Amino acid sequence: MINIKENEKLSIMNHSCAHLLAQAIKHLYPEAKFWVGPVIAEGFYYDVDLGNDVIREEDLPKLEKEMKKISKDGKRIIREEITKKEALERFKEDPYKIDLINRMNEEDTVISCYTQGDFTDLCRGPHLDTVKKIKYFKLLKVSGAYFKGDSKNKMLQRIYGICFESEEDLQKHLEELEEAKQRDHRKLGKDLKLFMTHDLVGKGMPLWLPNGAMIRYHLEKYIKDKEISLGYQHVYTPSLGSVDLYKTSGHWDHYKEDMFPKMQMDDEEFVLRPMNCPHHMLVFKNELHSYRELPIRIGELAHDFRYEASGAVCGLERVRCMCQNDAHIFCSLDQVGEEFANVVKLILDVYKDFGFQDYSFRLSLRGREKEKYFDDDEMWEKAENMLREVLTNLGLDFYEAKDEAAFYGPKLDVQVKSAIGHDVTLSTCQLDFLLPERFDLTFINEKGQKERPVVIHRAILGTIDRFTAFLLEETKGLLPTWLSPVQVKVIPVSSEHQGDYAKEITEYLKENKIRVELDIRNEKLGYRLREAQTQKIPYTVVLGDKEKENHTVSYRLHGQKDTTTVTKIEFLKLLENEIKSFIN
Ligand code: TSB
Ligand code: ZN
Repeated sequence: MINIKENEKLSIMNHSCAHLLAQAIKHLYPEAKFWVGPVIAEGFYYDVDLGNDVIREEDLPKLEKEMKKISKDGKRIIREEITKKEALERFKEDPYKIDLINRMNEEDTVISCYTQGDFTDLCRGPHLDTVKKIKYFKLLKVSGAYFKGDSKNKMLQRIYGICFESEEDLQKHLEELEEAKQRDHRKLGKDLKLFMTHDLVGKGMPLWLPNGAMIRYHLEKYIKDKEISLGYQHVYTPSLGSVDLYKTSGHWDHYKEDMFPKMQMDDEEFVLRPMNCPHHMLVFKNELHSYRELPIRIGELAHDFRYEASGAVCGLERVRCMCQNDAHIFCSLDQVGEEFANVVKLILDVYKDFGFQDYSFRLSLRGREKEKYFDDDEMWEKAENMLREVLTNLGLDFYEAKDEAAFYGPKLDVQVKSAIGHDVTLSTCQLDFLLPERFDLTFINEKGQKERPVVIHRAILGTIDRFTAFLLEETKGLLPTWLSPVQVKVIPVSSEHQGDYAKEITEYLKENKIRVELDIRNEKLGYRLREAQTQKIPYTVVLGDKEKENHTVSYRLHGQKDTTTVTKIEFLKLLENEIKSFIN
């Protein structure tokens, strides 16, 4: 989807459109006071204080009509430069603008204003030269926004819109927005009854409903089986740890802002863990290790808790309570290259299984704010260079980004885009020389001496939460059969005539571990078929007199009208083969 802010021409046009919106608001709501109206990636918005009035979604067409009228009228947009003193005088009725003007330091600062007909706004510009050119726009939504983003301040109304150069561009964009809305995993999650949220539980803490839990069970099994076959050893460790554990690891110094506050119990202090590394370091340290055992790969589907900003949490994509598909690989320095290659191969294998094609590799490096990172320049230089070399040797196409590393080391992140345009990390593979040091980890090398292992942190699905969000958006909710909560819907044409036969087929499939649902409600066939379709069930079996007589089943695939008639044994084989082809 287009990023308006990155397109200079559209940026100016959208900015001018924000002024046009403010002017229209002023016409219809003369008491309105304005705060700011910037251009954003999605178009523009204006924050406005309407006193006792409210603008609702249904008022937007009225505002659009007024904007069209002003545009037709075709006034020129005139830039003017005034002094701070003049500005304070001119906007004295407008407390929010006064606030803005007062923020400009120098008394003799030149302040620019833009006037179009009866409306003047304080603005740096640039703008179009006439309102006539602002023709193809749409107001998209209204929401609340605190003055200066501070919840202690008054709540203003924020009205969003977007503007293009032609009607075709606008229509194309609106279609894309509608498609993104349909693909948004939060909508799919609700429609398909996969997960819910509740204020009483808290923000960023989704509850997985039976359908979602079924997907999760199979995803977890899929990745765990795969990892075990690759030599990973899975463990279970507690979701809490002592504050001392996180002081030892360095999280307490460098990751505290992202953690829930500590809990006191008797004379001990605990935290909900934000990561599992410290626990896994102790698992490694529990035994003496020889070089012959390395690499040791400790895996866990582990629950973590992070204090994500309330404005940033988003469905299953960004949560405060998550389940990582985590592992820590302990290896010698000369095994790093091969182990990294193995992890990248596993990531690519998994993406192939799910048909993901749109992703990019990001080498995430340390940023300038050194206090966010463990302070050892030499260690960072070594780790970053080593990782860059490993990725170059792998022939991987990657880009570099500063200030995206973990506090303990650089990362290879796999970036994907969500339906509504968020750029998020799915898989990650990280190089760490720090935690082995902090936990004083060693193994006995070939010379019989103690040597420090290197740790590779990696998450293939990332978290089950974020992976499910992405998978839902990629598949538009139509999951592959092996993952579908319900794989087959059985529908008799008439429950009176073929009801018993439909029950028999349902039982047969169920006994053979197929997730099947029977619909013998007294509803029209078309209605029941449509419902199976909106539930995104991969197979629908329709049973009429012919099927009952010949002991056959007629099935159709989701989204297709043609049916195929086979025996129930053939149908089962077909399902089993399809499922097997994914899981093995
Ligand atoms: C891989 N210690 C490492 C681990 O060993 C670690 O925690 N890395 S992480 O911080 O990058 O998190 C791993 C993955 O969790 C990320 O790649 C991302 O896919 C996922 N993730 C991170 N934060 C969230 C969140 N708030 N909601 C959902 N998933 C998240
Ligand atoms: Zn880790």
